[in-house]
Amino acid sequence: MTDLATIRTRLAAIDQSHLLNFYPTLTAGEQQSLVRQLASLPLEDIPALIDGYVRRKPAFVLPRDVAPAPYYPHDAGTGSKRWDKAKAEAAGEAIIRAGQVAAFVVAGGQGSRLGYEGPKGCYPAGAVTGKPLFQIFAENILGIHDRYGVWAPWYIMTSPLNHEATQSFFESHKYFGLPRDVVQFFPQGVMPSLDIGTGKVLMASKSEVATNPDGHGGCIRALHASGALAAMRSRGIKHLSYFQVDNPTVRVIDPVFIGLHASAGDSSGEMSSKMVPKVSPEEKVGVFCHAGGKTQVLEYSDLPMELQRERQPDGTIKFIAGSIAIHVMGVEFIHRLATDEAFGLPYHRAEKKIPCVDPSTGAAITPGANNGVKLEKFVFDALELCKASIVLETDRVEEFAPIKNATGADSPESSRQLQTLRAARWLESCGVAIPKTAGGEPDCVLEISPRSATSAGELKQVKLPKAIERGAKVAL
Ligand code: UD2
Repeated sequence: MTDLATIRTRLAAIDQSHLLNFYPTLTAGEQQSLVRQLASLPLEDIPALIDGYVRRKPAFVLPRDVAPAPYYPHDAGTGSKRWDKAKAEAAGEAIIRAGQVAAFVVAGGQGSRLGYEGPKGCYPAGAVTGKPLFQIFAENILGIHDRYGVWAPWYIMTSPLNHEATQSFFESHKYFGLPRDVVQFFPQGVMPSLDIGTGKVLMASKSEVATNPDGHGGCIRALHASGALAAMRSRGIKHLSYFQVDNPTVRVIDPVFIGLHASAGDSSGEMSSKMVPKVSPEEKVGVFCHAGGKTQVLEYSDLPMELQRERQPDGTIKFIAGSIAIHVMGVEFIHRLATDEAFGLPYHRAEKKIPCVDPSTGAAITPGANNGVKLEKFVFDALELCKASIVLETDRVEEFAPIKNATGADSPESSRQLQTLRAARWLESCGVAIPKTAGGEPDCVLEISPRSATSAGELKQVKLPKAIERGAKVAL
């Protein structure tokens, strides 16, 4: 029931009646939209969330048997988990050819750190061309079609805050050459943002509750609620290739990873992950650990620093496996979780500055310090729900050049350098001469479209120059 009287009663029961303070002063349209918004929120859950996440900060308990997660090494012939890369690749290619893989990008985040207005996927990321992130991913899918003769559907999770802007970006760019029905958008859910002191739900304006996307972990429910999961199951999609919107060098669909996920003896085929070795103990990424017989990601802020600084006898970091948020997820695994009444990933608390209005006067507040708590779910918490889950090491230069910050690490500049470094490596392996600085860095800017190649091996099929000129900007 979405009538005003019902909402009023429900709000009174959870001590959040202030959300209707301005109702009598609103236009009829605003009144309707406020009641509709309130009815769509999980109101009855709010008191327990305030108790668990605002009044108290949830305590992190380190599992007693925490150990580094085992992983398949990048160089398949080394380490304790040797594996056959060619076999995994062949298995993955067969799965792709059979039309059983869909690409899945989580693009519902707010991207506030980069300071970019608009959906992050629209950000110009190509080192030479300035192509938007979404176009780079689209070219991956076009490349898969060129190589395997199938259209892998591409699911894009937006949030209510950027859904329309994302769709119109694709419309205005003619879906970057993809058939329209290859691309499927669906919005994730939102959570009300809570006052850091009182737990009262914040108001974005007199007629709107302040909300935030419910985290990338919200994708499990959203895939189900939107009908995307049912559509995948009915068309025979078995594996979702999951990635984040901020990484232009991701292999959107990687046959080796998909093959290993689907065929390794110790994989349940439910959810697998890629990792890169951490560059330093202090690097701020989640870490793959093993505890209670399960693979899990522990946040860098939770894993005690003395453990993160521990070294192996050979000097390497013990808890080395940094998460780059690339996974393959089994469609049946997502279905099992999403249709289980008792299922719910845990929330994580983030303290933020949230612009809002004073609930008694309606005056706008632009906070100078954190005034709100956002509650988010993280997709990697689903790893613990797998019967077994594997981790594959990859090379940072090969597939991790994220754009998160305006400057410094993980910035547009560092991403351009990494894109160039990778392209230089691939070109050199094909015999192309690359100009170098005195420090040995490529003295040029390079970009290789994933439609041309997604690996050094694929680049061998492309017509290449003999050499790159010093200072040149070259896109292939
Ligand atoms: C994430 C991981 C970090 C590391 C890093 C690698 C978490 C908490 N941390 O850090 O351990 O793996 O990535 O790049 O995940 N998103 C949504 N909806 C939301 C929130 C986020 O779709 O409600 C998307 C967002 O659009 C982006 C991705 O999730 O594609 C990552 O979001 P983030 O920027 O919050 O995560 P980050 O970079 O802090």
